[in-house]
Amino acid sequence: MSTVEAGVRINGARLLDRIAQLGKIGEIGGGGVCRLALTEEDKLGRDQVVAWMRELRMQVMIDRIGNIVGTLPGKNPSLAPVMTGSHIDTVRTGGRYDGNLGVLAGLEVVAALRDAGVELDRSLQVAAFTNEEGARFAPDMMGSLVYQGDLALDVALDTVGIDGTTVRENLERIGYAGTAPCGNNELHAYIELHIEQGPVLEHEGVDIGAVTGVQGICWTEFELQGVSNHAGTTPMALRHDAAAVFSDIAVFVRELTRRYGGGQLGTVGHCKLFPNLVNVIPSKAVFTVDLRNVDKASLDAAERELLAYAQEAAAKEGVQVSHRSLARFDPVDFDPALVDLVERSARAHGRTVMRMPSGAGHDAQIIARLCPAAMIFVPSVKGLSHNPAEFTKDEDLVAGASILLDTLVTLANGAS
Ligand code: HGY
Ligand code: MN
Ligand code: MN
Repeated sequence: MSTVEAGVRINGARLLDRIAQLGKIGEIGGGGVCRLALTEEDKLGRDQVVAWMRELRMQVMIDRIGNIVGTLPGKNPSLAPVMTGSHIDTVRTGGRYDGNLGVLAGLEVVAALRDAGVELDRSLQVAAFTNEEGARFAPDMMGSLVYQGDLALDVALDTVGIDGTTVRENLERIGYAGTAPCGNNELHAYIELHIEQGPVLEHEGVDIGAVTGVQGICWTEFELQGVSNHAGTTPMALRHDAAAVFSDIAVFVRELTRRYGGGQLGTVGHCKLFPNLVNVIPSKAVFTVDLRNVDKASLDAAERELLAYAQEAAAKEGVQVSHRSLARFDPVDFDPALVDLVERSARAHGRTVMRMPSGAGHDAQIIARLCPAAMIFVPSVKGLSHNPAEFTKDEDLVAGASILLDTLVTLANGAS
């Protein structure tokens, strides 16, 4: 029986209202949101999501890394549940849809089932994973990695963020250091609804993305140690200028992407100079490089080249260089049967659909290590994301939620 036959329908107004309400928590100018992981704003967002879960009479579980999982019990609670969800933490200059749509559409699916009095065979879970963004505490997808088991809880808890505080102290401070154990979770399937965050769907004029997988991600932090000196008295040949080496490496990254072509991406997103003064040669530079590629071999080669070049550039300037990996994920393919299901459901809803990889990282790529997983994309206007002007049209948000409802019910009722 299809969801429509069962009288289960997404209430678009309710979904849009919740997106607007959550978007007010931590809102910044231009419609954007700043809810960096484990900040007061994140706590208030979490409180709101938990309150909505309780209104929906879901069982709410909070695990030791702060993941929030709401459960709508099914007829056969002994069967592995179906899960949906995403994250509600944002980057500092984020939008109101990135991650939030996936969590709130999951709650809307539960509300629609409650409205129609429909009980599924399997339990349905909605997750809001801790620190998906990784912008304050690396790596990204931290909560789902601990939930899935590939990142040890204590390693995550002891992680020191860009402001010098740990995950552990912040989780405790905001009251989300839960008691439920992490790891050893069994799931039947996972589907995540997310904005595309890129320009492809809009450019192609297509409504829905049936996401085939996620590209590989390589985050590296470099620390360069030179010698600070007077900008006016130190001859160029006698300098050990950390900023000069930083600039050299930044230009190398851009040049590497040109050389590799195709889908090779390179971003120097964070840089701190010390002492950061107009008339002092910088003695220290700390910066990050984000490399991405759908092809594992190319990403591995790009990473090797980057590390070798950094050593070379530093040696030429007589600067010390050290580096550490902040995040490293190989490319992931989603489950073909679930990608087919997303594609079929989109068509059944009269939507155009195309298969595409994800440029951004997502919790789905981690949960795909636990169970069959896939994602549904809806278009981002002008391809903008991680930007306050991030926007997706209401009709696309509601269409994505309807397809999420359909796929989750299909998976939870054993039809797939
Ligand atoms: O970095 C990413 O791709 C994700 O937004 N955390
Ligand atoms: Mn996201
Ligand atoms: Mn993001």
